[in-house]
Amino acid sequence: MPAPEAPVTFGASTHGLRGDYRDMRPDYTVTQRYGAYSEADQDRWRRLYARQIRLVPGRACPEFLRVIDTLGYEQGIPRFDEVNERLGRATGWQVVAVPGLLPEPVFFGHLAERRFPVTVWLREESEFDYIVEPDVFHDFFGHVPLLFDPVFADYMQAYGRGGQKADGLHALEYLARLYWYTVEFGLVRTDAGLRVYGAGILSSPAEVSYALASPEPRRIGFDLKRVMRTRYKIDSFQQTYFVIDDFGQLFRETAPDFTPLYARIAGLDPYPADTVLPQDQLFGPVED
Ligand code: HBI
Ligand code: FE
Repeated sequence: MPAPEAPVTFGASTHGLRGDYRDMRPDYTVTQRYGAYSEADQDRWRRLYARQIRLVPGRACPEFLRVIDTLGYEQGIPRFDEVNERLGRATGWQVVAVPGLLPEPVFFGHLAERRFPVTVWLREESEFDYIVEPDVFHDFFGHVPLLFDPVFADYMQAYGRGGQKADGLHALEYLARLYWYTVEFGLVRTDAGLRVYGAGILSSPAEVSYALASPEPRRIGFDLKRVMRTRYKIDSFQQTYFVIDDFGQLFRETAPDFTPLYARIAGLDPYPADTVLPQDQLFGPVED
């Protein structure tokens, strides 16, 4: 197969992508070759998991905590087949193995069909604390648990369908910001206080407490149009987090056709990532 075009992703870094895109199928999926993971990989996975699972109680949202320790992640890198058996029964979602970041239209196509693309490879030892691209740990630890929640699962599919549509409307940038500030870096209010549901935070050893407890970042009540206009940083902690009331709000607010919204935003300047507007609903840091 000829080398595919380099995936175009908004906000992605300029360094080359890590994955091996040679042996994939036309839909960018590959087969997980479980025997190809080394014992060092398995050991690194177990250490990543052990570190992160200690950090999430009292910080991750209940929907995440309900499933994270039922998935057998402590044993080693998960097998796609085994996760799929349980995930399929819960919400009809499946994970598919991919070489890494996908071009947006391909990524959206999978989500629209209730398939979540999970990167097959694991980060190197030198990236133990921080990695720019998604790897198998980020995807399985951060994203997969929430796909067990029926409301969040439906939001992800609706997002994929919206993405397919936005492509033709030149609005991918707006949808990328929505994804970033919800699926990757979202916070949610609960009766017990603010909690994390964004996968980028949940899989990060340092940001999981920073996002909730640091006095530095802004925490702003979710406002769809505001989110779509807000730039983001990909190589540092976030300067702003958006806070939803619950997953139902996410699904409801993103259910309507975005076409008129895109038209209204199109002429407007984006906000820098650290903007605070007079109408923003601000949340203070929580005690760590
Ligand atoms: N591909 N594998 C993978 N994982 C992602 O999270 C991902 C992607 N391609 C595009 C993308 N995310 C973002 O640009 C979002 O805007 C969807
Ligand atoms: Fe991610």
